[in-house]
Amino acid sequence: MKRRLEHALVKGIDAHIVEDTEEARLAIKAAGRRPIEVIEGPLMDGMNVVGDLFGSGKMFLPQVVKSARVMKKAVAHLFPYIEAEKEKGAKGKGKIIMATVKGDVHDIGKNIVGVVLQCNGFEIVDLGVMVPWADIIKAAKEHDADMIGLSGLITPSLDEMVTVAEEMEKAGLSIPLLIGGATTSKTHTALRIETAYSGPTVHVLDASRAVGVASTLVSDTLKEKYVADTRAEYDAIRAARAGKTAKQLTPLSEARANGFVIDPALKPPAPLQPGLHIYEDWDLADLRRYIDWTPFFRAWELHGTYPSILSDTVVGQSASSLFADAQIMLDTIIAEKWLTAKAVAALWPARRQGDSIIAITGKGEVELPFLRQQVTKRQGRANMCLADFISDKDDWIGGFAVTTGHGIETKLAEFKAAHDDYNDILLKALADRLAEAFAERMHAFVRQELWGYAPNEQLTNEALIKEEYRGIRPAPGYPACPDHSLKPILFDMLDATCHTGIELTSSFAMTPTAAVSGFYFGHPQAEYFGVARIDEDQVSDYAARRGLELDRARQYLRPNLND
Ligand code: B12
Repeated sequence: MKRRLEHALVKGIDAHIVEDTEEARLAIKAAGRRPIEVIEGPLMDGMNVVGDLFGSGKMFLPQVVKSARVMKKAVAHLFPYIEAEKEKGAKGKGKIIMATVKGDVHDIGKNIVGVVLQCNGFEIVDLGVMVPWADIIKAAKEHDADMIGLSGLITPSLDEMVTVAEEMEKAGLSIPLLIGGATTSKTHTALRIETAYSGPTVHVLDASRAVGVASTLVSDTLKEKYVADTRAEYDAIRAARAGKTAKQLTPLSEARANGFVIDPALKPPAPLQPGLHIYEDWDLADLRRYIDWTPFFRAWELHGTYPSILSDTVVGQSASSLFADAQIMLDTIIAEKWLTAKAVAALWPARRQGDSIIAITGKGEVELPFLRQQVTKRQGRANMCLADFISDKDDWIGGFAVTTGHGIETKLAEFKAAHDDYNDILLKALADRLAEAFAERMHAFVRQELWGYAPNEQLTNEALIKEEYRGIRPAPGYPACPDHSLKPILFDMLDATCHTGIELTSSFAMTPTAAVSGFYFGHPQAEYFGVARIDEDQVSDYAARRGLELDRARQYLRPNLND
């Protein structure tokens, strides 16, 4: 029986897990022992094999998540028996409160980390997304947690994490705080989060490192040294930064004088179909062709480029099996209409006004303020600003918001009820891919039909992914326009919430999560760039253009401030 359970766990097969677990429970009961011992014995032994294979690079994340699904189903079956005997829960390695912070809705990374930690014997209390600090602290106290793990994917979450740390300090907590998610970094953790909290604070890069860090932090023998080493490392980061602080930047007036000059002769023509266009139910089968698969594999920690990743000597087998599962789920998503794709796109007359663009919408003139690079440039290189790509008069700009997330909650609830993290993460990852594909598809549709400046464009998906088309679609939060707080302005111009059902959170994240919004620039010389660091002169100029208090502008622009 032990072998069967281990086999099911290692291979991730859940078909007979309930029957096998029941058999193991009866055998243990017949021997006069307690049901919890099925978990502590054969199930944990099996998961340890999984953990060792993952740790040594012989097993990859998709399989681990499948193994966790088997484990969860087995534990769910045993739970009532354990409860009935009023025993204490399995003595896990430790209890971790996990949460995506207030204002942020991304949770694939958090869920993956949670699953991997569970596989390694940790008990996870997952508070979900958009969790206010008060709930996190309350849960930590109620559950007598051993640590708190915070996740965030957009820059406003960085500030929210500082708030959580400050509140943990005020609440007198001293348990370790783990920080993770795409926009977080060791530097930010050292500079701003660790300084707000006196308990151990550790930035964790990815799921595979999370187990090592968490295990060390609950170890009687290893914890002290690890915490001291991490503090020393973060002290060193702060010391190195303190020496450098602000970089020498180009004054805004000079940067403006060195702006990018477009060729007016190449200005795009007036759109064939200006104004607002609403799409309530775009064909999902059409979007499938536009999927960029490489980031899908990256979300599962399988590194490589699609399609060669499928035959990679190391991860090829795992990638192929995951890809096959994804195709089956995509077939079903399309056939059974699990998701609805909604979009709004618009093309407005526009003109440039300094570093802003004035768009003439149905609601009147709207100022879109953009930021200019102030890093010192080599001779012949411009200090770019998105406004540079629009002419002083008689030009056009576009805006869009797309989502493929409507309907997802119903299916996710089903997967959750079935303790099926694998399909939960798979569906979220596919919805995200479809959202990105929809942004790509809509942009092509705009170029070919709505704006119509590239009617004969014929590009393969590979060429689209390499952006071999004319025009760009920068999104608030991306490096060329890093301020997420432009989204409410864009949403108002598009009436996006009304037309697509996408809502904005307090940190300007979009719900449903599988959503993308941004601007269209049609000039052939328009290109992507990163604004990077900006100086106080630009912060006050931007605040004035936006009609914002200086402190509020600083908060929005924090990741780009030169300090
Ligand atoms: C895929 C993707 C999306 C998907 C959704 C992703 C998702 N559901 O998580 C879609 C297409 C929907 C999307 C949309 C947007 N995105 Co996006 N997106 C990405 C991308 C390319 C990959 C993110 C990802 O899925 N990674 C895989 C997962 C598994 O990794 P992860 O979340 O980081 O988690 C791992 C670790 O960080 C760690 N971890 C995570 N949490 C925790 C917690 C703890 C406690 C621990 C220990 C560890 C840990 O372990 C995890 C597993 O290894 C990143 C770029 C990048 N390089 O990361 C941009 C990125 C996150 N997106 C970005 C932006 C701006 C957006 C948009 C705002 C753009 C727009 N205006 O439309 C929207 C916002 C959507 C919304 N709903 O609000 C920016 C954010 C930067 C910023 N300045 O804020 C990024 C960084 C791109 C960039 N370089 O500019 N995006």
